[in-house]
Amino acid sequence: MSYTDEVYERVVAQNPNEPEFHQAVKEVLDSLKVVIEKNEEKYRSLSILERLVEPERIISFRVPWIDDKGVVQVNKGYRVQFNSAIGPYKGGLRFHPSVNQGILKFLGFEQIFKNSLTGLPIGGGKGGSNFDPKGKSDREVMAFCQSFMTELSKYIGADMDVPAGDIGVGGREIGFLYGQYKRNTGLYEGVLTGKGLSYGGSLVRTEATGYGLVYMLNEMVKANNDTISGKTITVTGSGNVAIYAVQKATQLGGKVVAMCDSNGYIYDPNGINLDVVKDIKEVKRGRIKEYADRVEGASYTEGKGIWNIKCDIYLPCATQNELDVDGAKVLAANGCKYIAEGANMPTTLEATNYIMNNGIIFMPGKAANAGGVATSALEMSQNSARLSWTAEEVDAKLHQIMIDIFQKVDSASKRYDMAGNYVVGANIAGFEKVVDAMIAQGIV
Ligand code: NDP
Ligand code: 2IT
Repeated sequence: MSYTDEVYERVVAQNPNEPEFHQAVKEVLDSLKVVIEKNEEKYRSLSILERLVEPERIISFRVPWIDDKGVVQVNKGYRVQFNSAIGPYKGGLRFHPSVNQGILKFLGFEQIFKNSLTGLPIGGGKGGSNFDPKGKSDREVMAFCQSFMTELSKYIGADMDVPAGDIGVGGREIGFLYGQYKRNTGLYEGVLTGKGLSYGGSLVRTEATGYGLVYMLNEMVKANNDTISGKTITVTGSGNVAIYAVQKATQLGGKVVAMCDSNGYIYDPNGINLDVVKDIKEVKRGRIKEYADRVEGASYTEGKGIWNIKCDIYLPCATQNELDVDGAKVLAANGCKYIAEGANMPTTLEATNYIMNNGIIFMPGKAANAGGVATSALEMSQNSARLSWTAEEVDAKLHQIMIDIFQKVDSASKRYDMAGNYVVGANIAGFEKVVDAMIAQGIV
């Protein structure tokens, strides 16, 4: 059996009930086969893959807080400190009822390669809680965040581990978390990114993941002598990543006709009016259904199935495994040409294979959504230097980082005679820097 298959089987055996983690590991190890085979003896002797798939540390803790009725609630809290070979652990915090250790391990594992691709000195980590911010008052969210950070603050620091936002964690939550970190430790330091502009945040961090995704898409279409302009686009989700992907895609002349949330999807043949979406989602914290009540000509469909809307470009920006092979078949049959993942692992393995075997150009999340964490690293740089760059400076750096990632991914795919296979390209290019640093640092 090949070394990569052996390690995959070991991961499945030793990490039961963590299917998303198995899925993320399988995709990476399958891509790495060609690299490992060239140097198998050396990698085996150093147990490189066994070390790569084992988190350096997982912190798991109790988060008690009091709700508005005076009832004591208890949630689970975690931080997965996966790999610090190339820099301090870096990655978001997710607050969603579906969060468990396996989900955070898959996200932390992906983050290692994504962060490496940015070219910036950040290791891989992820954390979060099964807390559901939906329907909670601001006071309840603050009480939860303060309790969560009281425990987490023992394990993080500006040069140790720097969390940020993810699903369910945006500006409001980062503010409450930062306040509590400062109160517990007495340190005013860049320990979180995605901070507000008045207390050390970076311009363009809010927009960065969505903008970066569309900068990447732009490189993909250019490489095919094509443009975003004039294309019909579907963006799934309606959160932070989705909203700013829609904004940039529209600026570049694309027409976004569909978005969704976990209840259902909207279709607007005239092109999404983003001001209405922002008001519903960013101001009122409402449901996407309200869009159809407010915008003439738009319709709402309850449930899944956004992939049934015909599009040239599909940008999944909601959550893991949101697109399965049946959805992928519909997209291909309707002539979809490009898919770039704004979310982390939104496409099942079977769907990814179908897409790539049926002529759709596909960019995996660890390359396509890296603009968010890259801009987080730019926020860390600004915090260390105690200065702030202009929006134009940050946006220009973000744009260049996405161009560089495309080139790294493209050239790695060509080096291994798999031109256009950006899954293999991203995994190999991300792995090379991390493995080099791991070998240099000895058995740790
Ligand atoms: P948000 O919480 O802002 O938005 C999440 C969106 O996805 C919401 O519209 C939510 O709908 C929807 N969603 C969640 N679960 C489901 C589901 N099961 N089915 C359909 N829709 C669902 O999170 P972000 O925009 O920050 O994150 C979106 C994705 O992007 C995640 O995969 C995240 O890991 C990834 N990502 C985020 C980055 C960032 O900087 N924020 C960076 C890189 C990747 P609802 O409100 O109904 O739950
Ligand atoms: O998945 C991701 O890359 C993020 N949620 C952003 C992480 C970060 O540290 O900015």
